[in-house]
Amino acid sequence: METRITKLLGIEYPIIQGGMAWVAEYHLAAAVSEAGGLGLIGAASAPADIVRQQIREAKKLTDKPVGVNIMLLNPNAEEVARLIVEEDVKVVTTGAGNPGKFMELWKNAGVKVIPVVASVAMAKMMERAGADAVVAEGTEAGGHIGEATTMSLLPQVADAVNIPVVGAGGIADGRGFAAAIMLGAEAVQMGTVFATAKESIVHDNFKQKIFAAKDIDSEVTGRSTGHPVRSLRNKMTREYLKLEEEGASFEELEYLTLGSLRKAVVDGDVVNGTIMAGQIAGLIKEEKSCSEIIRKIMLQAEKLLKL
Ligand code: TUI
Repeated sequence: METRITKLLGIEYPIIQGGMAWVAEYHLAAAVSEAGGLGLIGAASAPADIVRQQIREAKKLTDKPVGVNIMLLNPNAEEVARLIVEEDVKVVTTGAGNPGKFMELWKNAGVKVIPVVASVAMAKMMERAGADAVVAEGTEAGGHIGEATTMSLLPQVADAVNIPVVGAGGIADGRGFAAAIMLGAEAVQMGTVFATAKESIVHDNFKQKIFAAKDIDSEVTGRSTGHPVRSLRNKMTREYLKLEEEGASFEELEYLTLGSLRKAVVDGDVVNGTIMAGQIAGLIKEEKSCSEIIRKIMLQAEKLLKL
């Protein structure tokens, strides 16, 4: 299936893997790219040197392009932005903010830039700033989110910009893929399903929580701090929401979540850790390789889109 996104990125299938903090490391990114999608290394809050190592390791595993996602709340974002150019990374996606100040640096170096946006206004701003495409991410997504749903955001962003749009948030199978295409997307980005992939190094406890999740098992914390985050409900989200209700300060809430994603992803502490995942977790029931995930989605979507 060819779209402006497959041509822009030189990939076989219009499927991008989300740049998930702690989860999107080089094994996963290389496996998604090898399978014909675009794998991403999630720079998250990592120091630049770690990101550099990750990029180099990914290149040992695949000759296909692997991108990097920059989380703009990262205090090291500027350093990571520069190493994208130094390490000859071909495509960068951004999240949790406005990448405007890095645009010139990346465009001058020929890096393809695909900001993740959660509103029409931000999509238009990114197009004006020279973005090659945008990911329109609905509130169904895991992690840091906006307010609009994928169903309403995607067609509005597709109408508002001329650059290609990637749909994200709530997509994990061929039906979701086909729906995104019908709404104006030229590719999808998926996170939660790739977090459960065979090649994903997340702790098995984390994967099992996703497989066991039902439709309404995620919760949004952090609305009071201006940084809403979707995760699977557990002791951590309950404590956080209780503190928020009691009017806890930003510092208290930050202290509670310090290192909590790592706790869940790396240590497998799914009680006290933060299990960031999207609402579509309820649809994901078993571990598959990245190649199986992608092939199955494309097969199902092609049938549906031919109807
Ligand atoms: O970035 C994400 N998802 C993330 S980032 C992350 S790390 C984190 N952990 C705790 C608190 C905050 C971050 C975990 N998951 N998705 C892409 C995304 N970007 N969703 C929403 C946005 C976004 C929000 C505001 C993009 C731009 C934006 O602009 C605000 C402004 O005007 O600067």
